[in-house]
Amino acid sequence: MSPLDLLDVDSSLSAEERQIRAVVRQLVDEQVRPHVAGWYEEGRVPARELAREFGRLGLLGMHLTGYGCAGSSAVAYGLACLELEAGDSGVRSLVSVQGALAMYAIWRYGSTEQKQHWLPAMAAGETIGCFALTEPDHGSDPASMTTRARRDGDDWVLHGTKMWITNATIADVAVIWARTDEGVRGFAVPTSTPGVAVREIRRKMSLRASVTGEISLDDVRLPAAARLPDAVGLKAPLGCLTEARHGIVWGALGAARDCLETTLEYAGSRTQFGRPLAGFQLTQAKLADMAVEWSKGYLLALQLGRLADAHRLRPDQVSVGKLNNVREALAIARQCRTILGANGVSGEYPVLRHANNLESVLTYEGTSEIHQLVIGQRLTGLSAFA
Ligand code: TGC
Ligand code: FAD
Repeated sequence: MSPLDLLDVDSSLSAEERQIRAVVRQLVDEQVRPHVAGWYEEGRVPARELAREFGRLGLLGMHLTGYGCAGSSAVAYGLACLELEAGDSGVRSLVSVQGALAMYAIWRYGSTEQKQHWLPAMAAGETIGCFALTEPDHGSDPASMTTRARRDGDDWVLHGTKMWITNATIADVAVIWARTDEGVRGFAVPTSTPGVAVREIRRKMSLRASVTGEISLDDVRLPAAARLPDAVGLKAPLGCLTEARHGIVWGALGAARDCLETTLEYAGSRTQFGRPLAGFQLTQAKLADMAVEWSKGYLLALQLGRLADAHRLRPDQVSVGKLNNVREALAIARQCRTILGANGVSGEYPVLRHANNLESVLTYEGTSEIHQLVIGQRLTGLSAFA
């Protein structure tokens, strides 16, 4: 049992869930951990190679059924996210965007032909997807999006710009959300289509082991078959966000766990004033508070996962998890950084890398303020957005 699991939450996991966790942990230990500090420093990640490896293990769209997807439980998917993010948030993002956003959109709203065409190759990691909702001027408020899709005969013509899109420059297919005369609709757009241009966003100080880009759509002409037929209205992309946010509830715990494990080891071996840092009461207070928050977050994630497996998970419940677990993970990463002293700012240790990554995780998939307002709406019955 991990010393961090103060409440023995692990004992609530099934043998299969533990097995999946062990497999992903081993993969991260072997294929991510030895390299990720270098990827982060260089601002690059071998996303295609990783995607194939993740596909081989069935991690892409793993909670979906059919079309080459593993059909595992929501809890197993969450545990996989936790282990991946213990490596790096960017690596978890690769899997989230592929499985919970791009694949989920096609799986949930696509035609049988679209599913057959895209999903098996995406599950195998041979085809990479991205999910383009955010625009330069519309992030928290996607209802105001200005990307347009207009009909021209049987075709659709898309025009606009999407910004901050994970996997944009390596994607083979982009799930693009656009406004039509009938409301928001979704399109599966091959990125080789004329009029699609991608640009990488460089000089990020966070999520550096993740590809982020801008997608310009200059009168991109698509056949009618490119539209996701069952995606009707803004609730379609928001439904995908619920899937991805659930993974983040778990993933953030992984980044926090890696920080805590690193810090426990460091504090046990680093001596000042003739005794290990771990022996100081102030250090123990920090460690205790962080482990308590981590354990509460783990319980919260498991409860949400069990609700998801019972098909009873509401979006506002996911907001509780996203708000709490990312906020607490970031607080834990920053506090761990203090215990490592100067070494805490070094890339030799993962702590500041995780903290910097969690700044992005705090913002994407709904900022903390947006999740507070979702919960506020649930409590009061009043929308602060309208
Ligand atoms: P609102 O009127 O509240 O809702 C419109 C319709 O959608 C339904 N709905 C949801 N359905 C499923 N899941 C959710 N999370 C939902 N939230 C709302 C709602 O019931 C309604 O349905 P209906 O039948 O009445 O039409 O819409 P609003 O315009 O007031 O906005 C609500 C708000 C602010 C919560 C929403 O716009 C929002 O969540 N904004 C944040 C945007 C965001 O999170 N963007 C993320 C982009 S993707 C990304 O960041 C990927 S990062 C990489 C990674 O994941 O690793
Ligand atoms: P804004 O919406 O401009 O918000 C700025 C600040 O104002 C925030 O603090 C916010 O909480 C606050 N604010 C906004 N509205 C309110 C309000 N009503 N009340 C109180 N406060 C408010 N998007 C995609 O579509 N696909 C992706 O793959 C993707 N990947 C990303 C990867 C990275 C590394 C990052 C950083 C972002 C990514 N995003 C992606 C975009 C992300 O979803 C947005 O950044 C996020 O939704 C917030 O939008 P914004 O940055 O425009 O901030």
